[in-house]
Amino acid sequence: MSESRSGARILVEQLALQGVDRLFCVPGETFVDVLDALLDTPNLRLIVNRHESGSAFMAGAYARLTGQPGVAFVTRGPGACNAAIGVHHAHQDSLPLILLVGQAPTSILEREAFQEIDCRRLFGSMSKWVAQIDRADRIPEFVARAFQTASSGRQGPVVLALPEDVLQQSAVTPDARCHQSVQAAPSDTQIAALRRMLGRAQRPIVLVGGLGWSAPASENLRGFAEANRLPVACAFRYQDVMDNRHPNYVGDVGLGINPRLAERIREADLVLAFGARLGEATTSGYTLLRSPVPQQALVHAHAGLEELGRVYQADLMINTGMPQLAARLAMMTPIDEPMWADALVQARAEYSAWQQRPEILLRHPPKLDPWALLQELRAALPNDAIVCNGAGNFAAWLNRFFPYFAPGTQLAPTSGCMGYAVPAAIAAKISAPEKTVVCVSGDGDFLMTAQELATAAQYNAAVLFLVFNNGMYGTVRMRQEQRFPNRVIGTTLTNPDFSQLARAHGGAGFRVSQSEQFAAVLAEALASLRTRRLPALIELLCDPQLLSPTALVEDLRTRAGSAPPKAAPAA
Ligand SMILES: Cc1ncc(C[n+]2csc(CCOP(=O)(O)OP(=O)(O)O)c2C)c(N)n1
Ligand SMILES: [Mg+2]
Repeated sequence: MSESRSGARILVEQLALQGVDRLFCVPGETFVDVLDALLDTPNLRLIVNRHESGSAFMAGAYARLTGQPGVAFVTRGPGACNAAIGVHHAHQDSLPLILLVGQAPTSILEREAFQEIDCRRLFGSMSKWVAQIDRADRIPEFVARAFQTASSGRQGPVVLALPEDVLQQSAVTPDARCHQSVQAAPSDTQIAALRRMLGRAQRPIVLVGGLGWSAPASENLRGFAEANRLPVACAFRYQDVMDNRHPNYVGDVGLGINPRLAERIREADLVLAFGARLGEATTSGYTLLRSPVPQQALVHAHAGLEELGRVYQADLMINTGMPQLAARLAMMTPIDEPMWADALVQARAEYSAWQQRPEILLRHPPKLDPWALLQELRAALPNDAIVCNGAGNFAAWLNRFFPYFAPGTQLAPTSGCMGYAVPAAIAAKISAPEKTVVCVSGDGDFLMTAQELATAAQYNAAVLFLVFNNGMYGTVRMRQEQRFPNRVIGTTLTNPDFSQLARAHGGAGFRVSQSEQFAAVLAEALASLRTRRLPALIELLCDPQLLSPTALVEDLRTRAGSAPPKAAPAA
C-alpha cells in the first residue's frame, strides 16, 4: 500500500492478479503508458491485432475455451467502434469479455474531443456493465468489479473506459484480490421436484447449451442421461457439450434442425432445458415451445436469474451454474425402467439417418461434395481438434454433418456474426498450441477478418483455414431467391485467389475443386502446419447452385410464382 504507482502500472498489476495471462490489442496513443508497463510484466503476454474486431473476438474465444475472462484493449472512438461487434457477440454468447478502452483526458471530455466516444451510450445495451475510471486510486476497485461482474451468473461483457490522464496519474492504493466467479446451485427441493416431473413424464427430452460445460460437467450430464435413458439434444452452436457419437445424443437444435427432432421436441411432454437460453435459433423462431406458457412441461435451469421466465414461464425454474447442476443430476436416483427407452433408440436412429448423404447431392452431384469433404475432415482430425466457424450457409453443412466429440472443441457464434472464425481460431491456437485448430469460413465470412492472417503468422498460430468459396453471400442469395426468384442483386462476389493470400503471409495455400483431391491436399496442409508453424489455407471451389443441404438455386427459381417458402431466421 505504501508505494506510489502510475495508473497504468496499477492497471497492469490488477490484470495480472485477476489471473490474466494474455491481452489482445490494437495499440492507441492514449495507452502507451500501459504498453510500457507491460514491458515489466512478463507473465502478461501481449497479442497485437490488425483490427479491433480481431482483439474482441479473440478475447471472447479465449474466454469460451478457457472459462476465464478474456481481455481486449483498444483505443477511443475508432477502436471502440471497431471492437463493438465483439462486445455484441460476447453479450449474445454470454462470454466474460473485459474490453478496456483508452479514452480522451478527463480535462477535455464532453467537448467531443478528438476521437472522444461516450462508452456508456455506445456499449450500454450490449454489456453487463460499462464504467469510466476517473481516479487512479480507484482502478483496483473498478477492475475487480469488472471481473466479478463479467464472470458471475450469466456471464457477459464489461467495458471500462480509461482516460489518458488517469493512466498517467500517480496514486497510493492497495491492490484488489482475484475475483471469484459466483454461480448458484440447485436446492434439494428443486432436484426432488425435477425427479418427480421426470417420473411422471412419458416423452421427455433434454436440451443442453450455454457456457459452463466443463469436461467434468459434461461427464456428469452423460451419466445422468445414461442412467435415465434420456435423449439429449444440444442447443444452437453448443453441439460439443455431449459427444455426438454417444447413443443418447440425438442432434442439434438450431438453424436447419432435423425436422424429426423438431417434431419430437414439439411433442415432448417434458423439456429439461439445462443452460440453453431458449433463444430464437434454439426454438426455431419461438415455435418449438410456445410463449409464454409452453405446451410441454418445462424445467429451465440457467446461470442467469434474468433468463428464467424471460420468454418462457417454466414449471420449474432453477438458477444454477452447469457444473453445480450436473453434479446433482449425476447423483440423482435414476427413474426405474423408464417408458421412453425405446423412444431414445428411435430418436438416435433419426439422428443417424439425418447424418447420411442428403438427397440433394444425389439429385445434383457437385464436383466438390461438401458432405464427403466433411467426412474426410473428421477422419483426418484428432478427436480433440478445435473447429471454428463464422456465419453463412457453408456453416449449415458443418453444423449438420461434422460431429463434435468432446467439450471445448466447437467455437461458433450464437450471435451469427460473420468474421468470427478467423480470429477465434487464431486465439484458440495461441491458447492451446498443442491442439489442431481448423477455421471453417465462407468467402464472405473469411474476408471480413482475413487481416488477422498476419497475426497468425506473427505469433506462429498454425491454424488450418478452409474457405468455402461459392462467389457469393450465399445465405442472403438463398433468401433473395426465395422471395424474389431470379432477381439477383448485391450478393455476387468477385474474390481474390485465397490460396495466394495464405502464401503472401508465409503460409501454405491450396485450392481444391474436386472431391477426389481433398484428402491428399488436407494431409499435405496438416503436415505443413506441423513442420512450418505457419497457417495453411485450402480454398474450396464450391458449386454456386448448391445453396444449402436442402436448397438448389434452380429449385427456388422453379417455385417462382408459387408462394415463397417460410423464411428461415438469418444466420
Ligand atoms: C457481420 C455480419 N454482417 C452481415 C451478416 C448477414 N449475413 C449472414 S450470412 C451472410 C453471407 C455469408 O456469406 P459467405 O461467408 O460467403 O457464406 P455462404 O452463405 O456463401 O456460404 C451475410 C451477409 C452477418 N451475419 N454478420
Ligand atoms: Mg459464400
